[in-house]
This record gives sequence, C-alpha cells and structure tokens, in this order.
Amino acid sequence: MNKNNLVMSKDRRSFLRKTLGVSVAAAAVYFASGAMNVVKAASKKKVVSHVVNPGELDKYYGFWSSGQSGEVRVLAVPSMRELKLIPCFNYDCTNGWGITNYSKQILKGYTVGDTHHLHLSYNNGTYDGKFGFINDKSTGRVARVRLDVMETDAITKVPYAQGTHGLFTSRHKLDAVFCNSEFAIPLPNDGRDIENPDKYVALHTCIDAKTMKVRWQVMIDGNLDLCATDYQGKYSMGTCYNSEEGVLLEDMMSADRDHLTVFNLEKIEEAVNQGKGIKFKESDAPIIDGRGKNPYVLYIPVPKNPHGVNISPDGKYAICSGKLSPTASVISIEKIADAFAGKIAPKDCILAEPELGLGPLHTAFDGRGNCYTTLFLDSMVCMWNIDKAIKGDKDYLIQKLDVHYQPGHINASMSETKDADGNYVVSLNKFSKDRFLPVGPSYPDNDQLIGISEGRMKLLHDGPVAPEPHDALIVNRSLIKTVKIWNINDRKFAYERKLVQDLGLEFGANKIVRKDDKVFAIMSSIAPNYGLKVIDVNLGDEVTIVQTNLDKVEDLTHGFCLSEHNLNFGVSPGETASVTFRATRRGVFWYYCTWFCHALHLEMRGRLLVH
Ligand code: CUK
Ligand code: CUA
Ligand code: CA
Repeated sequence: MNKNNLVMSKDRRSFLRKTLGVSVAAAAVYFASGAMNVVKAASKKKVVSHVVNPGELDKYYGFWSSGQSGEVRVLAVPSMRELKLIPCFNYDCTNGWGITNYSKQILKGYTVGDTHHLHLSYNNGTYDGKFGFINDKSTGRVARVRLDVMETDAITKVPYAQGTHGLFTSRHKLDAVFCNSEFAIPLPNDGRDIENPDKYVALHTCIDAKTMKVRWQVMIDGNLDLCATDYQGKYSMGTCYNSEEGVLLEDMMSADRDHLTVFNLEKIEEAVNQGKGIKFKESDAPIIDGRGKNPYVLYIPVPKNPHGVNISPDGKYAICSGKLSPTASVISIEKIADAFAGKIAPKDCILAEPELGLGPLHTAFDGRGNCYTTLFLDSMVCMWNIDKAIKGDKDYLIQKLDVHYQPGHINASMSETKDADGNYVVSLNKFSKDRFLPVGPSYPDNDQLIGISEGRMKLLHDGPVAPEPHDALIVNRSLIKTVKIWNINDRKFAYERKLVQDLGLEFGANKIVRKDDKVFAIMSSIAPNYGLKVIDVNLGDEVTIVQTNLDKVEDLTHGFCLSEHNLNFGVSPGETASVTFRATRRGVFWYYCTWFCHALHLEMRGRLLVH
C-alpha cells in the first residue's frame, strides 16, 4: 500500500513536471540538488524537537489563517497544539463573538469569509504585540484582531475591489495595512463595461491601521496577488500573475514574465495630499491612477505567473517566487529608488534568478542568509543561500526536503521580522493523502514542523489541521501580552454601557426595564446563577438581554443560550455582551449557561416567558 503510494506519487511528480514543460536545465538542477543534499555544518548544536512536556509552555505563538472557515487560529509552536480559534468573518459562539449585537454590528450581515494572510502590527521591524490584520478574499474585507484579548474588533470593507487577497502591514511603525485585489473588475462595478475586460482594473488599497479607514487606492496594470512591505516604510508591493489582463486561464499564462508591482508610498501620499485621484460614491478615499508610465508604481518584470513575495530580514531583498518558472527572483530593495528615478531600468533591480525546482510559491528566512522556498509541484522545501545565488556560486542550493504534500505557504520563527531566529520552519501542505487516518473525501491539510537550528532541515512533526490554512506566523511569545480578565470598562462594551447608563443602571444590575414594546433585561452571571431567573415579555416585544459575567475568576466563562431562538454567546470573566431579538412565539423558553462553570452548571438557567 505504502509502496504503491510512493510509486504513484513519483509518477505524479514526473507527470506534473512534464505537463509544465520545464526546461532541461531546470530538470537538471532538480535531479542534481535532490541527489546532492549538501548539508552545512551546524555552528552550535541545539536540540531540535517539537516536544513540549505536560505543564511546560511553548516558546512561540503560531498565528494561522484558516482559509474557508474565515477565522484566525492560534497554535503553540513547536508543540503545534491548537490554543484558540479567533472568529473574524464567521460566527463562533465560543466567546463574545457569538450571536451578539457586537458581532452583528461588525459583521454587518455577512456570515462567511475566506482568510489567507494574517500579519501583525510592527514597530521598528519587529512585532509590537498590538494587532493582527487579516484579509477576507470572498467579500473584500480586512479584519483587525486585538492581540491583548485575541478577538476581532473591526472590519473594513475594501471599496471597488474584488478578491482582496495579499495583505501586509507597515513594518516601521503602526501605520498602514496594504491589501491587493486579485480580480480586475469595472470601476465602479455598477453594470458598466461588463463586456469590456480591457476596462477592468485591479486596486492596491491602503487602510489606516489605527482608524481602519481607507486612506487611498491605486489602480494598476495587470492584477495583484501577494503583498509585502519593506522595512523602512518606503514601499509596498504586490506580485502580478496576470499582466496579460486575460479573463481565461490560457490568456493569463501567455507571457513569459509578469510583474512585481512596487508602490512608492511617499509619492502616492504626496499626490493624495495634493487632492489628486478620483472618487466615486462608495468611498471618500481617492483612487490614484498607477497605470502606464507614472511616478507611483514600478513594474519589475519577473518570470512567470509569480506568486509569493517575501522580504529578507535584513531588509535588503524581495524574493519573488516564479510559480510557473522554476526560479525565484532576488530583487534589490535599494535599487528600486534608482528605478523610480529613471536611472536604471526596472529589470535592473533583479540581482539573481536562481533555479530552485518546480512550482516555487513562498519563502521563509532563518536570519542567517538562507531562504526556505516551498516547491508546490515537487512537494519539497528548498533551502538556499541568497548571497551565493547573487554571486552565481554553484552551491547556492543547500538542501531539499520532501514534505507531504504540495506545500503552499511556509514560515520560519520570526521570519517576517528583523529578528528572524532560525529555529523552526512550518510548511503548510495542502494535501495529506496517506499521512493520517482517513476521514472521508475531505482530508485534513498537513502542517509540517521542520527544525532548522542545526543548520539543516529536519522534519519534526506532522500536524493535521482543518483545511485550509494559507499562511502562518511564528511569533516569540515574549512579544504578546494578553489579559486574563476583561476590564469592565473595555471599549468592546461601549454599546452596552451606553444602553445600560441610559436606563440609569449599571452592568450586572439584574433589573428588567420596559419602554413601550421594548424590554431590557440587564443581568449578571455569577456561577452557578443568572441574576435574573425569569424574564416576562409579551408576544411581539423587542427584547434586549445584557449579560455581564461578574465572576472575577480566571478562566471562568459563562454562556447564554436561549432555547429555540438561534441565540448563543459566551461571556468571559468581566465581559459584557448583549443581544436583541423579537419575541415571536408564545411559551416558555429556558435560557441556560453553555460553559461548564460549576458543579451546578446544568442548574444555571432561567425562563423567558412569552405571554
Ligand atoms: S495564497 Cu494560499 S498558498 Cu492566499 Cu498566500 Cu499562496
Ligand atoms: Cu455558568 Cu455554566
Ligand atoms: Ca501571466
């Protein structure tokens, strides 16, 4: 069985290689490197292991995007234990993000999302521990996650854009979030130009990280996929795989080179301050025209249908993965200024195009000058050295490691910061096939942990995960400071605070107030009791429940679920949440606590009586 799988997988690899029509040279590199397996001597031996014994804490937080379910996942690295799911574009009744007025206000009626790229806020090239930002490709939104409580606190709809995909934050300070629209559409998309694809545009959007308001957008030639920023706050960038501006697959693959599109932030901000750009009804943010020759956007020609772009921790290079070319492009960030000034051609920013293998997608860094690039078609991670590739040294390839199977994103510990520490790499593999017990036709993905601290890659752990994390960050735990109990004055409860104050009450008052057909039940939960055991209303009343968890005990969460009403949410210690609904059915409806909070947890309940 295993043997067959192996044979099949080899056949499939060579089949994919053939169908891609790769050059002989690339195939030669592939075989040479596979056989070679050059291993660099380790500088100092550290023990690499994924084992974290019971009672011990991991060294890193892992922040995973979830893909189809629309959330962020928090893991611990290296144990790969899952710690928390943070709902962003989806509902999740586990915490205060269930069916509540707060989540409804932020989600605005949408119930699904597709999250790919989470990046944290920075200060001076490393994480400041304040926020995470994540895209929703399905409805073109960006969510902000507070890291102190690990909950979503804002969502911004990206105007005029479709397929908001690549996202990155400013790395010099808490400033902006940049996101790329992958799909070109008419501007505005109100029924005009439906049949004229050459009039479609794709947009690069800048969102203010503090206010979450859109600052500006730039329309570009081609499209935009992955996003990156430099370390100095000068540039944001995006890969473009559809410079052909085709609407069919074959059109999008016709050119040998597409672009790395680079945005000159200073020039764009200058134009915005001068009032340049166009506006339509949907947004106040100006749209700057970055098509053709212009001072705002530089188009660096890179091969072919590029996907990932990652910046080396020293801030010197952008590594752009070829996807349909077996190469990565090493681009000098320093030279970009000269190219913008017209002193050199955009292509002269490319320092090297080393051949890595088939289907390069994303790159991670160890802070020692080495890259780890996923090879989707080869099902491998390729470790290579940047300086050697630039110098043209033949031994720039250090090691290739089989991963199982078809890796997309890859990340290394602190890889996207200047403090990349070269301890662990995680390869997010899209296919798991024979690695786990079968669970029906939809398989888990396989996130494989690889130790790199010994100077070579060593597979440590297979991590089955619900599909499909696209991206992950591994963050030193010392940078994240979470709160254990909510501050009762937290800004999250602003809506409820005003509501309760307007009634002349305070949180946890345990009072029912009626105003015409509106009923407000302001109640507390203290294990194992709700402050209100019965709430009397009349058919047709609009009922608002405000629930405050007054237990000041770490880890003691209560829930509020109203039977037969599609209402369910949780309140952690110190937290307040509310929900408003109409009483549309006569009868007795028990509300009950959903968290096992006490020996008498099951008795923690009360009745809504609809007369
Ligand atoms: S994309 Cu999924 S593997 Cu959304 Cu970053 Cu490359
Ligand atoms: Cu409160 Cu169970
Ligand atoms: Ca293309």
